[in-house]
Amino acid sequence: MLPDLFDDAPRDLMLEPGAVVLGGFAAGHDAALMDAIGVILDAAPLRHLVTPGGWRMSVAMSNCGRVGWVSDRRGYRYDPVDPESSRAWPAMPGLFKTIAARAAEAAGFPAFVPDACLINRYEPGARLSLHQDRDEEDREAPIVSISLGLPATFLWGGQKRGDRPRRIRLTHGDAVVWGGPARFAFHGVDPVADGIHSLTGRARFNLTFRKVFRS
Ligand code: MD3
Ligand code: FE
Repeated sequence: MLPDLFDDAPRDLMLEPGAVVLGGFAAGHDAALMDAIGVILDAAPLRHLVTPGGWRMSVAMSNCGRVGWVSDRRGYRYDPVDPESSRAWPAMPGLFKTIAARAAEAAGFPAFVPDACLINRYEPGARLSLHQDRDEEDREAPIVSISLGLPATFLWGGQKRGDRPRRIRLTHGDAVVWGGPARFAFHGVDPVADGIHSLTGRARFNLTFRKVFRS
């Protein structure tokens, strides 16, 4: 049964309207998710992208789905082709679509059909500085994230870069849904602390499901 979002379940949390943490939502599917990630990464290996300003990102990334998010000296964009292989990104597994849709529905966004999934791998010390996700054409759809492996401290800023961020612990299996007024908030991830997780080893994985195209 889905957890009631508005009960006192300690690990579900409404950050603000549209932004909901679903504690442990994907934990029961963790091994299947990691197996599917392994298959994707065999075809589209993790890589450290370079920002338009020339900085190598500490997070290693890959994608599955109709398009993938990439960055290089020319800018950020969604690309139907993996620039490393010149081939299409691997298809999004059915399990990914199902879990993302269920999490979105639990947070009040029915009929979420993601067309892209960014796979982030954080080794100890890797971080993501405060940013907004605004390369998607569909501005109404939420973004769903699933965290696996080592814990991380998520930075939840406001609508302005200068707003002081809240810090939220995200642990293995947590799903977070960001939609409505929360969709364009600034956010980031503090450097991941060293540790070993029984399923992922010395790493945190994060899947972010996006709807890039309006349908
Ligand atoms: C809030 N990833 O890939 S997931 C990203 O943990 C990204 O890897 C982080 O930020 C990670 O772009 C955070 C949570 C998240 C993702 C997208 C959002 C929060 C968001 C979009 C809008 C607002
Ligand atoms: Fe983001």
